[in-house]
Amino acid sequence: MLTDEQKHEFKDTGWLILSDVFDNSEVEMLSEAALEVLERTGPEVGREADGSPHVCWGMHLFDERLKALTHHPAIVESSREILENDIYIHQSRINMKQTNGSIVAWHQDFGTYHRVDGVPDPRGIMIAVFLDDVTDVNAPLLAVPGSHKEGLVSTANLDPSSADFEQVSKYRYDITTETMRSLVKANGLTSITAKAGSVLLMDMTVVHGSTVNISPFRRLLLYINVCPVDNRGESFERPEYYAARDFSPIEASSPEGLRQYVAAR
Ligand SMILES: O=C(O)CCC(=O)C(=O)O
Repeated sequence: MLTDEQKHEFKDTGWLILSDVFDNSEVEMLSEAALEVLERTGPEVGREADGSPHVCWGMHLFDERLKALTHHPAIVESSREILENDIYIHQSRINMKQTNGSIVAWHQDFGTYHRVDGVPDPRGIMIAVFLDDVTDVNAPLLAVPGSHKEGLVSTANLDPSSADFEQVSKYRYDITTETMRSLVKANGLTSITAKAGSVLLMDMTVVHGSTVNISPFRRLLLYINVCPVDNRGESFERPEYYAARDFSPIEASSPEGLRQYVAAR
C-alpha cells in the first residue's frame, strides 16, 4: 500500500521509486526470461545497428514468467492506487542497453499512445522493473520532473529514410531542443537510478530519454505501461505487441505467482 507521501511524490514529481520489491532470485529468473525472449526473430524485437537485440515489445504476450510479473501485487496494487481504477496493460517491453547500446530520444510515452493508438486521456503509468543496478554511469533514464503537468509537448519527427521507419520511427514524436531547454530551465533534469529489484512508477506524460551506454555495465529494464480500464486505446493501427487489444482488468496474483518460476529453475 502506498503512503500519502508517496502518492503526493508521484503527483508532484511525476514518478516514484519502490526499492527492494524483487529479491535476487526473482531478478535472476526474470533476467533469464527477458534474455530468452530477446532471442525471438519476429518484428516485435528491435535491434541495434549491429543487429543485436535490445528491445522486445509485448513481452507479456510471449512468456508466462513475464506475464506473471505483470500480475505481481506490487505492480497491480500500486498502479490501481495511483490511477484509482482497475488497470489494463497498454504496452510492455524489455529494454536492454549493452555496452554501446543506443540512445532513446526525448519523448513522452503518452504522445504515441494518444496520437497513434487513440488512448484518450493522459492517465497511465510507465512501470519499470530494474533487473540491473542502474547508476549514473550505465545510461540511466533521464527525466524532467514535473513535465507531466505541461501536457503533450512533443511533435512528429518523420524521417522516411531512417532504417527503422516502418517499424518504429513513423510513430515517433520527439521533443525539440528548444522545448527541452525551456522545460529543463523551469524544472531541472534528473537521472533515475536504482538497484536491481526496484520498481519505478512514472506518469506516462513525463518527458524522458536516455543516452548511449558507454560503460561496460549492462542495463536491463522491463517496462509495463498500464492505463485505467476507462481509458482504452480506440484505434488499432499498430500490432498487439505495441498496443493492447485486451482491456480486461489485470488481477493481482499472490507473490507466489512469480515465485513458482523461481522454484522451477
Ligand atoms: O529504457 C530507456 O532508456 C528508455 C525507454 C523508453 O523510454 C521507451 O522505450 O519508451
